[in-house]
Amino acid sequence: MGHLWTRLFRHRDVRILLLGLDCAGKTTILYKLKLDELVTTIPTIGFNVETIQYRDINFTAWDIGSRDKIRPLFRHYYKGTDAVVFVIDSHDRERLDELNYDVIKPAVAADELSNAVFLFLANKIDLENTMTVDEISDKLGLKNLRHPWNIMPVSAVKGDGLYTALDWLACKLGSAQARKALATPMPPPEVATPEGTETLEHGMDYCSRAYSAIKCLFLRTNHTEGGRESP
Ligand SMILES: Nc1nc2c(ncn2[C@@H]2O[C@H](COP(=O)(O)OP(=O)(O)OP(=O)(O)O)[C@@H](O)[C@H]2O)c(=O)[nH]1
Ligand SMILES: [Mg+2]
Repeated sequence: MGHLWTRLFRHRDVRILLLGLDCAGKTTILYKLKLDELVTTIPTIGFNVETIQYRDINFTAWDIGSRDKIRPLFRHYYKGTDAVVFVIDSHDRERLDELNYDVIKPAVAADELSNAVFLFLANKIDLENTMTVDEISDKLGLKNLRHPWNIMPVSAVKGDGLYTALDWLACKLGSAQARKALATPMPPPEVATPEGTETLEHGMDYCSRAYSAIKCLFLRTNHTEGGRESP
């Protein structure tokens, strides 16, 4: 009985790293998920670490400060990491190359991260004139990655997309509950009206969840075939 209880209710411990350029929104995301609050941040010196229990997973999330001088220190946090969450300011076209060279390429090349899942969060989609996930994906050459990966749009300040992203991550890290949640159909979206955007947002969430569910199931199959994945 004890063994069955443990199997049913045990939470899996995973370690995730939040990486990105300075000002991308890592700390804002961390505390939005931890406290469900929008916190006022200052540039992170060193790191913040928090545990976030979600579905049947205990995430230990490390949010690493990213000013250019301290980026070479990222590698000291790689060991034992199950997933890297790259937070991207999708409003900042000018710094995508910097992100690629200083943050993504070293992570891709690191032996310690060879089995890690990579999730790219296109943050700040509440702002106007942001890059689409396809644009970011093309510019960063994500389709060439050998890691299991995904890119998803989010807004840390509004909270949009964060739990869908967490579900995808949990699903990829073996959460049966997240897999089930992603596969559960939501009510069909209503057609957006000029008066209200809520129905449109609901429709987007529906599409996003349905897409994630399909992708999650697909990727789980694909992962066993060598981990080469594309959205
Ligand atoms: N509009 C908008 N602003 C955001 C969003 N997420 C974060 N910000 C703002 O971006 C700024 C930087 O956010 P932080 O969370 O401190 O960024 P960081 O990635 O932790 O930066 P470092 O600690 O310097 O590495 C803050 O002013 C946030 O309020 C978002 O989704 N939308
Ligand atoms: Mg920070």
